[in-house]
Amino acid sequence: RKPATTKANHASQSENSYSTKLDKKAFKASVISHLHSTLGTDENKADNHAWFKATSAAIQELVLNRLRTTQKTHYMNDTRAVHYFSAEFLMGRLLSNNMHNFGLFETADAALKELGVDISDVLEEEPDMALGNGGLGRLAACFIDSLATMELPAIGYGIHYENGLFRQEIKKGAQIERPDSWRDYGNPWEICRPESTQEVPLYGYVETKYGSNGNIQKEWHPGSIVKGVPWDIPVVGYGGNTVNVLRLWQSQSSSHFNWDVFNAGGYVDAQRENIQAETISKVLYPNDETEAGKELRLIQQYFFSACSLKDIIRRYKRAHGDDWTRFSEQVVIQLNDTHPAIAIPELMRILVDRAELDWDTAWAISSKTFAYTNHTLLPEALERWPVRMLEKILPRHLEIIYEINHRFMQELEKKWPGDNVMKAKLSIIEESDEKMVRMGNLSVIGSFKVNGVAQIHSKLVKENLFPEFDQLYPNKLTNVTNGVTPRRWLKACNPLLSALITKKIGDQWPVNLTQLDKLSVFADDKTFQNQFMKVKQKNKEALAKEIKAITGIAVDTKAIFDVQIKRLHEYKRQHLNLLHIMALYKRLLKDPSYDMHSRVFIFGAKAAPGYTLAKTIIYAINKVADKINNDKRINNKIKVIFLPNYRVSLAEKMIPAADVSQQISTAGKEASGTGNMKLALNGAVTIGTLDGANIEIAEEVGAENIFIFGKTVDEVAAINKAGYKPYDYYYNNSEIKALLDWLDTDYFTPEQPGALSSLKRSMLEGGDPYLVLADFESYSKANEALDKAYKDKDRWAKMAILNTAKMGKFTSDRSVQEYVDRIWKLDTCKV
Ligand code: GLG
Repeated sequence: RKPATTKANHASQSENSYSTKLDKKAFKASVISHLHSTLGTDENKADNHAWFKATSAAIQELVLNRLRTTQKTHYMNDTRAVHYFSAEFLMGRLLSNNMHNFGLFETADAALKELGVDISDVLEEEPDMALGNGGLGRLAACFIDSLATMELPAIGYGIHYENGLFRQEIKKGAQIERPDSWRDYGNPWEICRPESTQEVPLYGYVETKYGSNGNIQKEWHPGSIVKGVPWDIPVVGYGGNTVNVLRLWQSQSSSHFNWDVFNAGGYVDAQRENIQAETISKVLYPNDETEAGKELRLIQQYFFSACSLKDIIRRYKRAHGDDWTRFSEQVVIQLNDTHPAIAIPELMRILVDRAELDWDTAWAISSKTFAYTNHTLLPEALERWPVRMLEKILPRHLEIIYEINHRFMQELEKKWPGDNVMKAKLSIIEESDEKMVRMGNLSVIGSFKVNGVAQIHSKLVKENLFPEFDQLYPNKLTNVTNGVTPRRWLKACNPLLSALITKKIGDQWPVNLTQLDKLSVFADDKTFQNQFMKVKQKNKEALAKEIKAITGIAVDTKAIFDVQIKRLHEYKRQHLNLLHIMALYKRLLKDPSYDMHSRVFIFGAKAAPGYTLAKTIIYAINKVADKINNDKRINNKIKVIFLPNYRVSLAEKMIPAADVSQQISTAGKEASGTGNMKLALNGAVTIGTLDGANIEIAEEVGAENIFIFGKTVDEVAAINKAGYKPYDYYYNNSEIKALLDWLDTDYFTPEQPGALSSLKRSMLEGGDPYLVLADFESYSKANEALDKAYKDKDRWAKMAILNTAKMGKFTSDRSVQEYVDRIWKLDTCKV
């Protein structure tokens, strides 16, 4: 096939390229007609939810039209396509985005206004599609947006969770988890496709027999079969030309049942093992790391991987019949983390057992089909499955994994004869007390490319995580730095700033983000500075209203809005932020004239329900907040706000209003981060460590426009090697000591003395694994520098403008283009 060198240029989509056909009048008519005949209500009775449904239906009509055209075009061209396998897609809301991408937002706004309806009330009715935990899931959502925008043939495959990530409530300062039921009142975007239902086998045993060619063949006799029913969510590209699909599988019990597993009176036992089919897609695991040893989790992974592969093969066979030789030319599968790695042995099973290809032929196809993205180095997050569990659930896959491993060991023997240490290290099977299957190793061995998600992360993947693999396969490991879609994360969420930018540099920046750099020349321009900061001020006022509505707390919009929004994890160090807030508070109590600009610290974070210390940190933030927010002595200099239920739609309100972006992970721990990009894009200035994509953000904006602090990756490694002693910091820094001891008193939790002691302990007896104490002083100094910079209005305005101007690199269009050029080798397909 010809190499795909064509740049996936965007069609020159401006706001209006495709669908201005629908003017205000026509749009109004369409909404009303849907109100009548889709919703069965009318203008006088309709509430906001009905308006939301009717408006969505009006948009969906256009969406489905383009979807049909797109699918026809892709089919006719028989294009190579990328299949993005991800256990998570954190989509958020779709209505505003779809309207923006069709260039219809203003039209809809005006039409609804004439109907006496406020568009923002309508948008608020849409529940978030929270089918993901955090960065990994949101990245997948940004990528499918870019793929559609860039008119690339692509399909996202995932799980149609009945319950997405839990809804967080805060009761007396503590996190409570409530189920998220995003489909209670239906979802206007999804389309069920029962005609594409797939069956997925589970459990059972493997029979060895002779195949049609006289060779030994394996046949898996499953113990049960579940159905996978696909739901399609259309993904509208900017400009509305291409509409791709996100296909999510819902599990259902199957009427078929393989009864031969129930011989010898094992009915009851076998029944117990046969988990309820419906539970497979019931709920998203709420951990952003791995869920160790959870059988249902492995079944979820296999379920969606197997359904998706069957779907791909059905489509391939329609065009190519039984000729497998072109499979890897037509199909590339991107594994978003190791969650779908079981797809590798599944494809081998289909090729060897079902299609009866010989192993080498099958392996040549399979290993040219898969590519794998690694998102983390945290050892606890690298997936391993007990061999015994695989043997029970997927007996044939375990055999195939053994065979892959056996051949791989032979390859190693050739490269490093007699080196058994190496073999033990690289083996897919970990020979521990409980034998384990290492999904990371399987993914590297079974993929033609492996990428990390930011330069530093990919370097650490090569040097620390998989150094031997890098020696063995010199060109396999690579980097693709993450990105975010500027359509959602600037155009749609920050209309005021978007309008200002468009006025200044034209309307192509949403598809060509490096054009933002044209704003740089205005960084010193007083008029532009004023305009830019006025927008920021308006956004802060809007967020202040939201804060008041949610928490009842009034915040001063002239204060610095300082934002830390991300999952709660020790490595992200929300507790470092908290300790510093306590330090400021203490300084103010000691010296009321302590010179600091007033500051509102705003947090949003969910903790995994089983992560006790993370929940304690949330509790601590809320308890410290109670105290500080009500302490008249400090004159409102500090406010601490914890906004419950952080999610995509809340992020869209917080990010445009942020002055400061907290990106303070321990160096080497945050693979990339993507919130850092979104915040800087909206003119927030970062205070951060040299970790993940912060490093590349610093390169882009320049050292004067970011506050970098803390130990570097190398310094962290050196400290750990020498033996880190948090007590040294405790005894040598009186402020640190006072702060930690404060946690041990009942000052913040009078009704529950000792409730925060475990937080102190984690940083002393617990060894402070994320070096909070080691970085505290440097963090405190960086905060002082930041405070000083903010007081200089012109300087701050310039910094904020340059942060927006220099974010061009971090569009997900650039990330996707790199995947296309270096991994996927796709051609655009203009629809
Ligand atoms: C990971 C990492 C983040 C990264 C994201 C997307 O922790 O640093 O930005 O994936 O690659 N588990 C995650 O969310």
